[in-house]
Order: sequence, then structure tokens, then C-alpha cells
Amino acid sequence: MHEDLLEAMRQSIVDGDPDRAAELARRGLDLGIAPLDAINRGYVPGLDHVGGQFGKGAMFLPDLVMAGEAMKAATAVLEPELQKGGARREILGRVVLGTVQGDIHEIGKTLVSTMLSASGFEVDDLGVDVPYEKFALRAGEIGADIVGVSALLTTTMTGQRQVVEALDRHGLRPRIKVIVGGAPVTRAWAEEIGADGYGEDAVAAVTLAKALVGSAGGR
Ligand code: B1M
Repeated sequence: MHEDLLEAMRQSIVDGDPDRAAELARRGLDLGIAPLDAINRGYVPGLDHVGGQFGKGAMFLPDLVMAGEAMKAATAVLEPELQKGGARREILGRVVLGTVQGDIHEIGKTLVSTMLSASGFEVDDLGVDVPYEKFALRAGEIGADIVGVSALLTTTMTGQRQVVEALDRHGLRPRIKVIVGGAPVTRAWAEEIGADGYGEDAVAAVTLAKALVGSAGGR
């Protein structure tokens, strides 16, 4: 069902067309397509295609940039729908979240942020290219329960270890839990660096965060 629309969404990313991506997102909502389905079955396959072509040298940096812009335009339309329901719940826990130093990929991190907020977490999103130390300082300041660190590059995922070490230096562990994620990140990596868990996608990140604060939740 809606396969043509999902294919058009994918194509809008491949074409790097933000206006079309946003228009299709609105159409999807009108037709009752769940926002996460639009993201995971429509737009993300487009990003995967562009990323794959870029990796092979068949597409170039401007293509990557425009694909990212188109994805941001689509998620800007879908995010308010993803957020619905988050506001009226009790706070399950506080999360400090960001993409690690040296890395400016923001789309997956922002999706994780939106899903955590929608599920009842208070999220302090530090953005992208966040210095290791800043995660620890902010977590200490606001009494965070969880620090979430996203990394999309094999060269920057090592920074996730630096964040764990910064939290250790500040004496914030093991009270504050660390979750890591991003395309090159694996469960084995999370274990190796002493993180408390790995989220394969935004939904898994929410499940993990809930488990880490205790399923009863509440502060
Ligand atoms: Co970049 N890029 N990029 N890029 N880019 C990748 C990651 C790459 C795989 C493409 C490729 O070569 N095939 C490659 C990395 C190779 C590697 O290291 N293994 C790459 C490269 C090389 C680069 C540059 C170095 C290119 C250059 O300049 N020569 C450069 C680096 C810049 C930097 O960060 N310093 C660069 C730049 C960019 C843009 C800025 C142009 C743009 C980002 C725009 C933006 O974010 N505003 C971009 C894009 C769009 C991509 C791809 C195509 C798509 C990334 C994305 O948004 N995916 C990507 C290829 C790909 O992934 N197919 C690629 C969709 C998003 C929903 O998924 O981010 O994986 P993802 O997030 C998921 C999960 O991973 C998970 O949940 C999310 C939702 O399901 N998750 C978490 C993420 N964070 C989590 C945290 C958690 C838990 C789960 O807990 C805390």
C-alpha cells in the first residue's frame, strides 16, 4: 500500500529536492502513512542510495549535501507528528544528546531526540560537533540520567570512548548511563568502550533508555 508514494519519497532524496520531499511528507500524513514508516521506508532508502553511490564515487559531496537538505525538509514536516503525546506524560528521565566532536551528521541524532521526547524523556540536544567534555559538563549540570552519543563516521566513533572517559573523569559514572548509536556503531563497540548500551535505530534507543531508567520510570 502507498508503494508509489514511498518510492516518490525515496526519489525526492535521490534528486536532492527539499520542496518535493516536504510536499510528499504532507501528502503522506494526509493519507494516514505513519511518520516513522515514511522516514524508514520512504526517505531513508533514498539516503542509503545516495550514500552508497557517494561511497562508490558515482555521486559527489553536493549530492550528499542536497540529499541531507531534502531529508531535513521532510523530517521538519513529520517531527510535530512524531512529537505528539510526549508533552503530557510524566518525565521518564533526562537525556543529554549530541553528535560527537568532528562529526556534523545530524539527521539520525535529531530523530533519536524527537522519539525520546515523544516517549516522555526530557532531552537536552547539544547539536552536532559536540566536544567530549561538553557532554560531561552538561550532564553534571542538569543531573542527567543518560548521555546519548551519535557518530556517523568511522573516524569519529572513537570519540564515543572519549565521552565515556570524560564522564568517568567527572565522577559521573556509573550513575549516568551512556548509550551510543550511528551507522558504523555496533553492540560490540559499545561493550568495548564501556557504554551501557547500543541503539540500532531511534525506536531501539527509546527501548534502551526506558530499560536503563527502570521500566517503572518517573522521577
Ligand atoms: Co556523510 N557520510 N559525510 N554527510 N553521509 C556517510 C555517513 C557515509 C556512510 C557515506 C558513504 O561514504 N557511503 C560516509 C561515512 C564513511 C565512514 O566513515 N564509514 C560519509 C562521509 C565520508 C562524509 C564526509 C567525510 C564526506 C566528505 O566531506 N568527503 C562528510 C563528513 C562531515 C563531518 O561530519 N565532519 C560528510 C558530510 C555529510 C553531509 C553534511 C553532506 C550530510 C549530512 C547532513 C546532515 O546531517 N544535516 C551527509 C549525509 C546525508 C550522509 C548519508 C548519505 C546519510 C546519513 C543520514 O542522515 N542517514 C550517509 C550514508 C548513509 O547513512 N547511508 C553518510 C539517515 C539517518 C536517519 O540514519 O544517521 O544512521 P542514521 O541514524 C539512525 C541510526 O544510525 C540510529 O538511529 C537513527 C534513526 O534510525 N542512531 C542512533 C543514530 N544516532 C544514534 C544515537 C543513539 C542511538 C541510535 O543513541 C545515542
